[in-house]
Amino acid sequence: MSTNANIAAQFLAVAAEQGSKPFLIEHGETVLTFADLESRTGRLAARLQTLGGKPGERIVVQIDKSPDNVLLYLAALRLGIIYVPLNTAYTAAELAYFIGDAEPVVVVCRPGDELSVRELAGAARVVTLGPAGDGSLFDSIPENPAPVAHCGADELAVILYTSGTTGRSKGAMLSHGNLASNALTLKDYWRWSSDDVLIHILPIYHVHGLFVALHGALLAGATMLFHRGFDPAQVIAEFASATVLMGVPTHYTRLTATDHLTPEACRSMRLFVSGSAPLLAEAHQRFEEKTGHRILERYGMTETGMICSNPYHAERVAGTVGYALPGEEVRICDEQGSAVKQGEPGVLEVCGPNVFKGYWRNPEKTSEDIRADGFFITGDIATMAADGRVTLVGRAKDLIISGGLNIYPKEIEEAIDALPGVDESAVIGLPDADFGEAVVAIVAHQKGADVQEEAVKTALQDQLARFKQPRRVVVVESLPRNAMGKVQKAALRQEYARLLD
Ligand code: MCA
Ligand code: AMP
Repeated sequence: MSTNANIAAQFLAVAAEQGSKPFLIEHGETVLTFADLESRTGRLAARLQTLGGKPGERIVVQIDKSPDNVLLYLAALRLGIIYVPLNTAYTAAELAYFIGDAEPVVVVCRPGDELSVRELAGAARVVTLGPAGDGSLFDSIPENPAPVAHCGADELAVILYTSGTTGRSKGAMLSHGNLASNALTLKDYWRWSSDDVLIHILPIYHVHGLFVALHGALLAGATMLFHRGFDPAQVIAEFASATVLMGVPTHYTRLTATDHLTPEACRSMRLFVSGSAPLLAEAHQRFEEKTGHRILERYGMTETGMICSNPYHAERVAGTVGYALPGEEVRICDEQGSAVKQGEPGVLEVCGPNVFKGYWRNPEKTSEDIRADGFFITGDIATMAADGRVTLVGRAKDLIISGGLNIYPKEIEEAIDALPGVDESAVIGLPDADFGEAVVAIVAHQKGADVQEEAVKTALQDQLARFKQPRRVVVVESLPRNAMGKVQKAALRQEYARLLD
């Protein structure tokens, strides 16, 4: 039989070498050792089997971050069931869409959401898991562990939903091979070792926290100091016993804003990684002034994992995302996919073992976004220097990134346009000191209709996750359009640039 490409097998092999060393520490207490991973994920995988879980089926998970959530993820990988994690901020209306699309056999939700989730879940079994390990998932855990399923490299491990320009989220299908290749590349590139101690502050339903951070620690056999939320003072207090931190730019600007961030506080740290959103050169410099450390900025996407990274040993240049990672090929193209002249801006395309298997049950969108030669069209506009260093200069896609969370305006515009009295709307991102960008809606009312800011905000509350809801709604008579009839969002961004000051 060929070797097992199940990424859980790789994690468990590393765990076996680490024995009783702490794997997950919370508030200074060891919650899980590496040795616990084999037994705990084995029995939890067996529990998922009793719920009807099997390879190739889906498990949808919308729960708070906890050590048990980490175990549940690893148990799903072990069983070969496809793990579908969801942002806890999604409303019931959003969840209904994901469940309808993913057609899971099991849904795991927070205990308080059980009744509403049961109404949406159809034939799926619904079990609960709370932040203290409470809930029905642990009601009857079998004694005998389930074996690690044998998976090929192309078999799916995870589906991650990523919002789309069409307004509906698409499920990006990631295989065991996709996840393993990216994790192994980053382990070498960032010099992970079993001596590392990672401060884990990110949510574990997106690529950054679930793959880049968690997989890194698991493959290296490194200990994690686990945080369920982000408190800058608590994180800085842990620097003395840690070596690595990963965060989005909002984390770094909030850390820099405290008085406790000093070179002395960071003396045992070796690596600060930033990504998911642009890190302003000024934020980069302020962090270096306060700590003596240069943040390592990298760039990635849900569909591809990490694509580019600043180097570990050579120069980390603020405002750039570094070089294509080993094993990946990056090119800068025009809309037809032909390479632009060196140094000119164009759309960044990437090819490699990290590129996903396509969008779940959406072959049309898959073939639009992955070219026949295997290159994935990211929709990010970049330039590449003669030595291969990449700088992101814009986005071809209409995307807002707020605090590292991606928000596609179309979805919000569709919700607003359906409200009484609304003619049309344009949702834009305006600069925000904390989140980088904040969501603002410009709404044109129908002739004679009375549309009020507060009424629009209230109407969106049950429909959209909190982070997508507009900070401000500006009601206007009409939206500016260009000669082609397209709404001029750039003009709106300029006109309302000071709205949030
Ligand atoms: C919280 N709020 C937000 C956001 N987060 N609003 C807009 N954008 C956000 N990102 C809202 C809350 O609902 C609350 O609303 C108010 O802001 C204040 O919340 P606060 O307590 O300050 O927020 P927080 O809990 O401290 O969260 C901020 C955060 C968090 C820690 C920056 O957003 C976060 O963890 N972001 C990281 C997301 C991430 O993992 N991204 C990676 C995606 P109210 O008070 O009105 O109720 S993966 C990716 O992008 C690619 C692949 C890559 O390259 O990594
Ligand atoms: P997601 O939709 O969550 O997969 O987010 C991927 C997008 O985040 C990319 O297409 C970029 O637009 C953005 N992104 C990720 N890392 C960076 C970075 N270091 N700088 C700027 N944008 C980034």
